[in-house]
Amino acid sequence: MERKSLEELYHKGELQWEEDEFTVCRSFQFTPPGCHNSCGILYYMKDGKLDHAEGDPLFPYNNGRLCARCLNLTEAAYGEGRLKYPMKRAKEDRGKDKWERISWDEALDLIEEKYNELTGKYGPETVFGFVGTGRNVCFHMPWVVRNAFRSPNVFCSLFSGDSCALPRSASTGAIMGGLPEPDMGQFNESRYDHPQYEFPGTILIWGSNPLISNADAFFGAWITDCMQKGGSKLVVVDPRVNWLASRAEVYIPIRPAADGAVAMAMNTVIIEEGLYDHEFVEYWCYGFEEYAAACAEWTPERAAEIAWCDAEDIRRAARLIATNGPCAFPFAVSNDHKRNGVSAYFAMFGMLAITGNYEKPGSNVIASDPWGVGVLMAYAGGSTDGQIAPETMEKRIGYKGYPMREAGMTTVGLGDECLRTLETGKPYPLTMCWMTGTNPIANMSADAPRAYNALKKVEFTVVCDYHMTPTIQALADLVLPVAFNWERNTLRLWYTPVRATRKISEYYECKSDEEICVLVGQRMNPEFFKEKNINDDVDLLEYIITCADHPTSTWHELMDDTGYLWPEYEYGKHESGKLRPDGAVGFGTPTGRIELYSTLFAQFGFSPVPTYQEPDESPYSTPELFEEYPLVLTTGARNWEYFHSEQRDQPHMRATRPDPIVEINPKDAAKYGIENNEWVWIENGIGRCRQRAWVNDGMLEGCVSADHGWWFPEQDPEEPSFYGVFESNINNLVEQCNPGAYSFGAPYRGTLCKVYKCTDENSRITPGQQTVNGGFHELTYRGLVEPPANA
Ligand SMILES: Nc1nc2c(c(=O)[nH]1)N[C@H]1C(S)=C(S)[C@@H](COP(=O)(O)OP(=O)(O)OC[C@H]3O[C@@H](n4cnc5c(=O)[nH]c(N)nc54)[C@H](O)[C@@H]3O)O[C@H]1N2
Ligand SMILES: Nc1nc2c(c(=O)[nH]1)N[C@H]1C(S)=C(S)[C@@H](COP(=O)(O)OP(=O)(O)OC[C@H]3O[C@@H](n4cnc5c(=O)[nH]c(N)nc54)[C@H](O)[C@@H]3O)O[C@H]1N2
Ligand SMILES: [Mo]
Repeated sequence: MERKSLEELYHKGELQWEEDEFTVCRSFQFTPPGCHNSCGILYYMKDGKLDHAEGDPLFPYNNGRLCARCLNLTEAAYGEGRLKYPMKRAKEDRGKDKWERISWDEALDLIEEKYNELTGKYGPETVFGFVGTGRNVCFHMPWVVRNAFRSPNVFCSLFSGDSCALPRSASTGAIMGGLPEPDMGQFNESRYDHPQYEFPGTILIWGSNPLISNADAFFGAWITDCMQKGGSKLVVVDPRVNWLASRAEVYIPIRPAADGAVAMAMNTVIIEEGLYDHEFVEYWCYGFEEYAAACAEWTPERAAEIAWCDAEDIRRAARLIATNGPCAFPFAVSNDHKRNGVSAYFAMFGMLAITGNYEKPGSNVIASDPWGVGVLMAYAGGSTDGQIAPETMEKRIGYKGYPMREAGMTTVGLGDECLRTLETGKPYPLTMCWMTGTNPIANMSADAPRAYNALKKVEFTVVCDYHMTPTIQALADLVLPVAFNWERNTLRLWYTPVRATRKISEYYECKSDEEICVLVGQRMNPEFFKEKNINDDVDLLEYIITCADHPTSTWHELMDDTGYLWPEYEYGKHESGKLRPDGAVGFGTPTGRIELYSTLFAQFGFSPVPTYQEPDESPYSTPELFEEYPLVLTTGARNWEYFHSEQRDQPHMRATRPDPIVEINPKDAAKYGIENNEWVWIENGIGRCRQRAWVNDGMLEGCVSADHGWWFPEQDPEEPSFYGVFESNINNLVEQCNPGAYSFGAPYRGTLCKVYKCTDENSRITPGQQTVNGGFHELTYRGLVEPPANA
């Protein structure tokens, strides 16, 4: 029998075909559900609904591979929790599961009425917006808030220290004027076969787990591709043994948050042993001497002592990175999730610089999207388009007085400042909240009880989501149901290739985030939308493309073709003058070189070279506290089943990970009398929550790693439970309003805690009861307050 080629079997070049009882639609999965990637996907549609999905074997990004969450898309889209209609709730019913279905027109009327009432009293700046992590929904909220509501107040939820991506981009922005991404061949369509491509000799995996997380437009299995096809070796630095650590050439178990010291010690080894790239340093780096002197304070022995690792491993890792190039370094959030993260990144990216690992195949390269539209549409982007009055702009919260922000490192204000403003009403009340793609009390906010109590004060809250959440039940007055990826027209511009998707199905009255932008915009600022000729979702996309630096096609043109655009990538842009606005050779910094001594940091009064600072609470900075809370806590290691707080209502996901898990070493478990699989309280001076202990040798002794994002859709939706959102919420233990220097980074990883068995006696008051009674700070568990009568 003649065998068909893969191209024939999978209809190369076609966006849609019939197969058996299905219509197969070729597309790219962005969102929902949440994810940082956009894999090639085939939707098998039947009777207008998704029957199942498969990875597209012909798309060279993921080559047919998909993760569990995509394979389970039907449960995500058609499960019980999916929202179908706009719904409102009377303010006095907040906390109760009492929702009234309304039409889109009624929803818009309500928005307009509340907007007029509240801005009439307080001005447009009283409106503020929240967005979550980069799905593809980052530009919508800022667009609505700025261009429809004409307020400058946009935030990444109540995320303390904007602890995702911003610490690392602040660091790399200052030292090299861009964000360098690891090159796994993804920048060219021919991938590993591209004639210029070279596999990394070494891949540095420092506090990330890309096989699971696929973070930041990086497909984790590219690492195993490089290991299999190119023999790449791994250096892994992580307090937990994960799959990659178990295959590493050098594995360094590390005390959470001691990363900066170890990174500086690796630099010391490379410099002292003369292993650095002398030519690259001479031509392309600035301030090597000062940098080397700063790092020299950290010898491998000194770093190993406080990081609870082995000095010889630090040396072995440093030598491998320096001599077995090119070295690629996929990003990680672990180093963003701490107050000293910017500086730790400085030493890590500085190490890549002194070993010459930039802008060449298989190293890290400065990535941008092919049209240069990223600033407008990527992480919390969105332009202002001149719609905000200058005097309103002046009143922006969490921006002024933060030099890195004022210098344009981010378009969002500091979430901690937003929290303080909510709590005090100063400098003015924030009364109308617009949330898109975030579930703050379940996940993004540090100190979840404090966040809940502050957000409760808001007069009118609108949430756009695809399913019911604890945040909606606790705080929303109006809910707008959003469309799934295959129910919307959209564009993906988070690095290359540009990808466009089209609407192929509908679900009840759900609308895409783009459609919502346009509806609200036309209602609230009709002149602007008329002037720009934005009448629907696709007009909005086309308009945004025209704002790009070098747009080459339209959404319609992409849709008429393959749906994607993958131009040839150019390496060595520092040598061809493509990294600087003035077209000169070099990097986008004041000196044109990679600034190992950062003139920008110096100008802002920050340390111009890396420094290591102990976390505020640690075995070394607060030894007395460490006696009471003798374990180092890290949180939020990603798992296969869940993207943050999503998927908890999907039976297939709950079957493999039914409960929140805290990992603990057997020696610690024995010391604190904890058995495997037992429910335990995790507690510190800020709050407590309960999870199930997983006792395992892979967890570094003295440290525990707890799940994030947990709530229980099967539990009571009403106050004080809100689906049990506070019971296992690890952010009960994470401090707010104390971000790191630079205003970036907060202790989501690397603080202190204790762990003890749950008993009936110590479980009488639930964290939910405490939260709705004012939070952990007013009522403590330590015997001061009797349980309320209904406990
Ligand atoms: N499935 C899934 N994928 C996701 C997400 C999700 O929720 N679920 N979230 C997305 C988001 S927003 C992000 S930011 C990325 C994050 O993506 P990653 O950074 O890759 O992922 P994490 O699993 O958070 O952290 C990786 C590793 O860091 C280790 N670690 C913890 N604390 C420390 C520390 O202090 N130092 C060091 N060296 N290691 C430490 C953990 O043990 C874990 O193995 O993932 C994205 N992808
Ligand atoms: N303790 C601890 N806390 C953490 C972390 C940690 O590691 N430890 N990680 C932090 C990090 S790095 C990040 S980035 C944040 C992420 O925090 P968030 O991005 O706020 O993540 P979620 O809590 O899952 O909330 C996202 C909501 O958006 C909805 N949604 C999904 N897709 C769409 C869409 O296309 N449109 C709309 N309108 N809604 C959509 C989902 O249903 C969900 O309710 O969490 C942070 N919180
Ligand atoms: Mo993140």
